[in-house]
Amino acid sequence: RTPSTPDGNPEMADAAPGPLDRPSEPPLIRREDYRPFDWLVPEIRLDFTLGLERTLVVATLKVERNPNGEPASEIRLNGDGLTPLDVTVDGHASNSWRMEGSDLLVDLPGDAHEIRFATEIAPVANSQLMGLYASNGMLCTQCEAEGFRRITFFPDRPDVLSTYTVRMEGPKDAFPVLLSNGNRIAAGGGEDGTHWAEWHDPWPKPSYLFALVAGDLVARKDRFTTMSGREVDLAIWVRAEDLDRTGHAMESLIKSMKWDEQVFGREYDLDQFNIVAVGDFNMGAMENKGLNVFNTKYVLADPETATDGDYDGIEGVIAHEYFHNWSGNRVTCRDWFQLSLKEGFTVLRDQLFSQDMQGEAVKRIEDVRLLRSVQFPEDSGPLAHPIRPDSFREIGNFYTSTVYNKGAEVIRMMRTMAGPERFREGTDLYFGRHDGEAATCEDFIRAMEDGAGLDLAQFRLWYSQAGTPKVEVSLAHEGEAATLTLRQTVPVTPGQPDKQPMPIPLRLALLDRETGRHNGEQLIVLDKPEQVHRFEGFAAKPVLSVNRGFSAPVAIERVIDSDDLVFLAKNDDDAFARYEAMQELIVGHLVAVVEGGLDERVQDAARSSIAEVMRVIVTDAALDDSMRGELMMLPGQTYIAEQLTVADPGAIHAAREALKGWLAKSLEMELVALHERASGISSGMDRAARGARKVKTQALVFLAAGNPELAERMAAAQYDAADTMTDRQGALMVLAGLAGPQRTHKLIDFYNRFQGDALVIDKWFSLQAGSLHPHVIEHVHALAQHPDFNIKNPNRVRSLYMAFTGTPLGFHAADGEGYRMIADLILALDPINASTAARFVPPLGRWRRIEPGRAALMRGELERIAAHADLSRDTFEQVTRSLG
Ligand code: 0A1
Ligand code: ZN
Repeated sequence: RTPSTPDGNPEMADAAPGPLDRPSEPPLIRREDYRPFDWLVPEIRLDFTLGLERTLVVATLKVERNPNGEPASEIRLNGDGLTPLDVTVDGHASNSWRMEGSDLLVDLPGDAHEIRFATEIAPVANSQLMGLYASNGMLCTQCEAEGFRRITFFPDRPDVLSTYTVRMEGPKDAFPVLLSNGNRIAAGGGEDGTHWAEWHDPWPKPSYLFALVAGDLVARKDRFTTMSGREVDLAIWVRAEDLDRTGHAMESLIKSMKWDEQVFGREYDLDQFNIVAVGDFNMGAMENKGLNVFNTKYVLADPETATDGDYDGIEGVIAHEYFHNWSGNRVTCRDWFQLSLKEGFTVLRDQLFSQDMQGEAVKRIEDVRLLRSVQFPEDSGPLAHPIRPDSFREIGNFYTSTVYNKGAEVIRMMRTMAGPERFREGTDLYFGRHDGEAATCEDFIRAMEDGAGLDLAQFRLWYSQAGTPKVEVSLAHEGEAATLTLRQTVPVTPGQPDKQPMPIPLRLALLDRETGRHNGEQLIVLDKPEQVHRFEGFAAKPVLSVNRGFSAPVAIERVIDSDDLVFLAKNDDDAFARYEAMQELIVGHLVAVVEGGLDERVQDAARSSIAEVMRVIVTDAALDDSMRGELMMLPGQTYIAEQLTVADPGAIHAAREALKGWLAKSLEMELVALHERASGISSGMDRAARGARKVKTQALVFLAAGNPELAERMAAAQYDAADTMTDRQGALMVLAGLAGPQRTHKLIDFYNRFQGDALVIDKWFSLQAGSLHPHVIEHVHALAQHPDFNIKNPNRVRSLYMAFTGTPLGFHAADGEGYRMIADLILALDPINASTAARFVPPLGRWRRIEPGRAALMRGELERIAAHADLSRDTFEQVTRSLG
């Protein structure tokens, strides 16, 4: 091996290539190259001397040779921007170490050693928010996926599991609360106003689950008794002024703990469970063992400042992170290619939980809407990847809707095929077999085969093939028989030119045209390119209801009369299928309008049938408002664009607005009556009140397109009368897209009312930046100069610019101004917070599916970004893949 020169010289670290002088493109890491690590690290001790400007970390690692690894004479410890200080091996100062890039390599002659070294970090200077950083005067960590290496040197990979003991010491006034994973085992006061605490986590874990928090925080506390009688102390830590907004989060946590016991048989395994809310966070939340760290957005709520949607988001994310304690922590991932093993499964678990809390049908519709508006475009674009990717340059780029949401759909299909009871046998077997291990997707599949009794040989293709399968469906009728023909194709995606047919479980029913009834639902698994099924005993042609409950994440293309869609939209007993028929009816019309060449009479006929169904939906007394609100929602801009090979965002927007206006004019009386009735329902958090709030704003959304003056008056009145953020935000959202004077009045009022409340001011930014107002670009330019805009805070950046990427008139302005603005943002943000910057690349990457004029402008912006030599790994990878 290369001699370790210059021996033990800390100067070496400075010579390592930094992000600014990257010698070549970042390496491609391949799933097939996985090898176990040569060493085990059964124990680690971390001693922190805390300070915002400077924190000293002393790490002590017990290491042993891994019997499953290669015999190695050195150990590679990953680091990122660190310099090792005072390296000792077995208690003696060591010269036998060297730096290779940013990694520390230490010579180890024997089979077991103790390595110790120190590192020094500067939390206030950490704008990436990965590793140990400062937020609002407190210290906190984010280690997934590769943040631990920014704190200390370590084999920073999920298959190296260690038992952690952590001691923190720091000034008591700045950091009165000191938290880490596991249980607090000792604490005390030092001299000169310092104090310390020691925590021990008995459960071996990978480094990405390590966490530390130090700050001036207060807690809402509660207790939970587990099914075997263990008492758990629960605490949600926030700044003192936020304490009275933590009730909903605590309720959600307790419900999650109970539900996971009842539905999955999973019990909590420590004496303490802590949640901390931070205002600067790259993602939603993080499942660190026993110490979940949350974006404040997913903790804080009261009716005045949080919408019903925010309440649901909190319930879902609290559950998600809590459920990771088993699906992610007790059973973790062998390598990052297996990310969907924990994420897809945990998303399914949180979806099932929310279905149980809020009602199955509405939750399912919301989940499918998200999948189609985010994951489907990802799957049909340059960044398409299987739920278990084959390679990456930066793992941060693979925390995607594909890995999370399509991953959940894939496991949901297993559940659909097995049924809930056998599915539970599969998950029990999985948890039992792999508890304490770093597992793979293949391990999960095998447990499902053995425990749930499924044959998943062909089903494994869902893990390796990218792209949304297309299923063509047609139903013929002759004599007494109906014949169903199903045909599947899986589209070509980057790097995957040839695809195999996959097993696609389709729940379907044949409805009697007279009665609207059917004699039972069937599950058909389409696993060949083409299949024909005959159904006897139908004197008249039935109406087919297919992919009920969205049983498979596919795009259905069916030959069906609009009369049959109208029939299904009015009568289908599967709520999702009813929603689906309505969407299909509308998408069919909008696509036809955008493609042009329709004569007026045909267009009017289509609009009339849509209006006819919409009238039923708006007025049907048997429908609850929550579902009515879903059924009223028009398909979104991106989902419509998905149906076209090449889309013109301006034309889609115009067609969609025209339909909205037309519907509003035909149903004005009904919409006003709906708004009036719903306004009479008391505020409160029950289902009826929440449903009423949903339809109120829906009614305004339509009216704004048909009768803007009336909508302006009604929205202003709704705003003034609002006693919940749901009503207030809904009204302001509608006003933000209108031109009248109330827009400015209410925007000013809203700002003054909530100035200083970061989460609400985020809403103020995003309502304006995401609006349909024709001058949205100028508004966003002005907001970027507002004193409350702060490029270092990810919530604020997302609230301004992510909202903007969805605007047809702003982001997709025909002169390219919107694209330029996002490219400028990416370049400005990349050196500050690379993982957040890279998340703005996918909207520009859609260029191949956009009309040629805009496509050239989008591509031009991607090329301008790519020309910068000092891009982060994150942005470099996303931009080069997008240019393809
Ligand atoms: N595991 C978390 C997601 C997460 C990933 C990376 C983060 O750091 C940038 C933070 C959170 C989850 O699924 O909730
Ligand atoms: Zn997760």
